[in-house]
Amino acid sequence: MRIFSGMQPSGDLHLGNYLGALRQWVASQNPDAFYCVVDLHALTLPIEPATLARQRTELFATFLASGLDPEVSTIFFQSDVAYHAQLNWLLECVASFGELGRMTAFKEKAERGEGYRVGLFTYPVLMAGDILLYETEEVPVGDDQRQHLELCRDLAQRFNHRYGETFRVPRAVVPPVAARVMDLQEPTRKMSKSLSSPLGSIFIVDPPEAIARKVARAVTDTDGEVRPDWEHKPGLTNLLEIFASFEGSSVEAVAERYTRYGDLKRDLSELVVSSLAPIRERYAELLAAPEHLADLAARGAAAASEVAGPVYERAARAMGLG
Ligand code: AQP
Repeated sequence: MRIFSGMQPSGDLHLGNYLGALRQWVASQNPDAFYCVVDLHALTLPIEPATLARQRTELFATFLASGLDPEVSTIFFQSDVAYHAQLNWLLECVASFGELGRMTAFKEKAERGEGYRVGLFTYPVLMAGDILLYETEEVPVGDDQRQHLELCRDLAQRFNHRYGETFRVPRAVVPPVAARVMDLQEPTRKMSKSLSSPLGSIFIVDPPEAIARKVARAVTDTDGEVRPDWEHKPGLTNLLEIFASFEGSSVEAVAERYTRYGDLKRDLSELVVSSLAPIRERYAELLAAPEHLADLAARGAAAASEVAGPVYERAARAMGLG
């Protein structure tokens, strides 16, 4: 099964990234799967060059520490494969201004300040190209990416209609539980690398004390009843989803076992700490060997280019270039 997915190195990965996407990637990895540190995307918001340089390596290490295996799948940096930037331009000349203006991720991020970058507006097109370059069938992502995936499908279909059959039209695959992990302090908005409050996100590499503190202080409600209810009890329901996802069960099955919020939080904290501990250890080992990481990334980029090159050439020729 041809799979592609990516994450941007815009900060440490949080539980949403892990449960919504990365864990699915690990489960579905195969010789036909491509997983990418989409570092060009991280330039859409202000970021210091030294921070980006550090975070892209850390994200690559997090992929491996979480269980992605470069001997099985192709793991690489987007900016190492120039076809991504090249196809982006072709697709920008297929996308319309109006459809990009409807992207909710753009609206949310643009709201945060004046003078946002043009790239923040156009990056869903770059993302569409990332996916289409690999003739992708499935894109494992969290729920927040559904709209961008729809745009990708629209662009592929429009391109094929206008210039002849060129791209395979991909589909999103969203996990049944924890597809949208919410901020622990503001449970009506999603947990985010760049937007969350300090106690709102649990990061994969958080030390156990930090995880325990964040779970203990997670916002719930005052009615005291343990049951899932997104409308009236979003904080508690979010905790139940995280629990069920780590445990591989359902929110109902978790809720049945508890009558007190305190007990639920204590056990959840232990479950998250024990599940993430091996990843955190492996992550530290990997970062201690940067040359090994660079070597793996170079091999990944070479393998990715072999697949992306012919697809880019086909698209360019279909438009009358080359
Ligand atoms: N809260 C979430 N719950 C479930 N899945 C989530 N994802 C992101 N947030 C949640 C999924 O993780 C992958 C990361 O994609 P990205 O790096 O492009 O980041 P993003 O979707 O824009 O959101 P982030 O991670 O919070 O980063 P910022 O704050 O920089 O935008 C995707 O598969 C996404 O669905």
